[in-house]
Amino acid sequence: MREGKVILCTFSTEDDYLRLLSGQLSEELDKKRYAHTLGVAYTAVSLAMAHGTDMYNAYLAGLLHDNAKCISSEKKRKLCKKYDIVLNEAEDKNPDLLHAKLGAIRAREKYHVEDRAVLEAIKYHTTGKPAMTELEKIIYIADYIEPNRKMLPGLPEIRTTAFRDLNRAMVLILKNTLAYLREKGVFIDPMTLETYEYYKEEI
Ligand code: DGI
Ligand code: FE
Ligand code: FE
Repeated sequence: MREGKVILCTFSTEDDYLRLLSGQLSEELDKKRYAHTLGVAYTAVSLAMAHGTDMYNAYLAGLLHDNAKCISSEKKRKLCKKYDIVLNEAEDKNPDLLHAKLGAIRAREKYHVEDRAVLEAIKYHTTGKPAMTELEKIIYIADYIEPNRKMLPGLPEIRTTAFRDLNRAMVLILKNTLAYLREKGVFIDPMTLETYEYYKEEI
């Protein structure tokens, strides 16, 4: 595995470690989730190019962001106990949210990723957080705009915005997500709200 961070360093998706990783993920995830994973990885690299950020980390975090998604809710709860993760109210009501935190732990333990920047991007890819790094924003945004995502209101505008202004894209996505969650009547993670408030002030 590559260590450290080299801005705009080139890499090959045929790199032995990345190929091994893709193979493992294709077995661990269902077909649709694996297609989404590749879509996020390629979209994250494209956003990294557009914004002058490290492409390798974008690809790696994109590949791994949903690695815990296909674990059952029951097993997610068990894993949280094992790793001393205390569930907040949103996570307790909707254990699917835990795939982000568990995904970061599994990226380190199962897939041997040491780079904290990559692990944090995985950890915060669902709720976001205030004051995110470029890589964290890129993964959050790539997750929403990758080509396999079903068409959502405003998605074409969000896609073009993402390549020009990450903070503006964050606001558009968070606004849509909060409207969707409110319509569904589910409990909203306070971190999602905080992230929206933070980026609304930033733009
Ligand atoms: O894992 P993905 O489906 O690719 O995308 P994701 O990690 O962004 O997860 C999306 C799901 O998470 C979607 O069903 C909305 C939900 N979500 C995002 N923020 C919140 C939330 N669900 C709740 N209950 N509260 C939130 O704040
Ligand atoms: Fe996810
Ligand atoms: Fe995803």
